[in-house]
Amino acid sequence: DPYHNDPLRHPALRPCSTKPYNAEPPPDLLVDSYITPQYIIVIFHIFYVRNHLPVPEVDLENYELEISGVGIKNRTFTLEDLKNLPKHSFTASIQCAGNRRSEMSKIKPVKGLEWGPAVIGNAVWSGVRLSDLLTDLGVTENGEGKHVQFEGLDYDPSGSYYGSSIPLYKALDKRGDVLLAYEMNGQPLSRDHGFPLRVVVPGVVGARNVKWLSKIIISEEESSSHWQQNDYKGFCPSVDWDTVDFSKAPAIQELPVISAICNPLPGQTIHLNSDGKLPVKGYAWSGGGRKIVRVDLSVDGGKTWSVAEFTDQGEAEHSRHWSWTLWQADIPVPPESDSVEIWAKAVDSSYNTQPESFSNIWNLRGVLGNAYHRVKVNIKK
Ligand code: MTE
Ligand code: MO
Repeated sequence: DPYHNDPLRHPALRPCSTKPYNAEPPPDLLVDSYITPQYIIVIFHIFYVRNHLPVPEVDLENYELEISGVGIKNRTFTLEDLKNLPKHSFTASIQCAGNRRSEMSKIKPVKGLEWGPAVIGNAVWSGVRLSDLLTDLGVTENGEGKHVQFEGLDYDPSGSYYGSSIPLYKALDKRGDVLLAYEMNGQPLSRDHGFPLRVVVPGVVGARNVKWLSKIIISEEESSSHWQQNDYKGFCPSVDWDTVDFSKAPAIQELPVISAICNPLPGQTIHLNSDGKLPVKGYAWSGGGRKIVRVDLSVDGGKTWSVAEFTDQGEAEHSRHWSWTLWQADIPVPPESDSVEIWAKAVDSSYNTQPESFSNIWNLRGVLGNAYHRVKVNIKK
């Protein structure tokens, strides 16, 4: 490609043609300044964003977190109050239950956003431990309450707030690391990721990591919100929208083991290494703090497998592997192949592994899509 050395372009420029590159700016941006800048610096967000509702505008002056529920006195905290409590930081991945949904919907359509394999991210979260806060308020596992409900400040047209809940034992578990986070990678949370406060429930589906957190409620029952009761649940592949009974399935909490090939991308044409091997990179992760112990790769439909090398796994204690594992491999490719399908499957510390195909795990909402990842690429001769 004679254009492969062209510079990176501003994502806001609107290309008229890409090779050669010809582009104009959006007209509204153009007249924002009298002197047309050579470039503008933008913050390019790359952690995935999953919002069910409009992003609330939060004014710190009026912001309060309210904690209430069975067996405790109501308490409110400003962000300053929370920042004055002991600060803890740890690294954890958050993944949406709909990650990789577009592969499942190829089997049969599902209801949901057509997500690719990048609806996961790994960040350093800082804030206050929920277990410390609840213990100070006198909440115990043997007392009243079985669940901890979270409510955000974002609401739907009927006025219902986004909400969800987790079991009380997870919230109180010192090794559970549930955090009320006000920082992400050392910076205040951005509006999209929940400014000024979100809950991070490591090892647990994204949907419980409530953003724009305004209420914590200790209760005997799970959250009554739509997202706890009538969404984010798994079903048998034969259940359809006429037969589904959401009250019959448990809400998703810990997610199953997953992996994905992120480089190369599907359909790419790849040069093999000098020793005739195909370089592949990706991530693997498992819920519940389970560690990734192996990632297997095949380019011959599972007849032979190569084991990936872990390039980054972070450091964590037993049962607290909240972060993903990044891996890479150089896979031997049968000579004469002009295309191959790369397969990836991860194994976690419980020796759980990924299902082979989407057909047997298909579900109407397209969640829990953790079948082998399969990426077809062309080999450059
Ligand atoms: N919290 C609120 N208040 N509103 C939401 O729509 N989406 C949830 C969760 N917390 C959501 C929320 C879902 S489904 C996911 S996957 C994660 O936030 C996404 O977090 P992120 O946008 O910071 O990546
Ligand atoms: Mo999600």
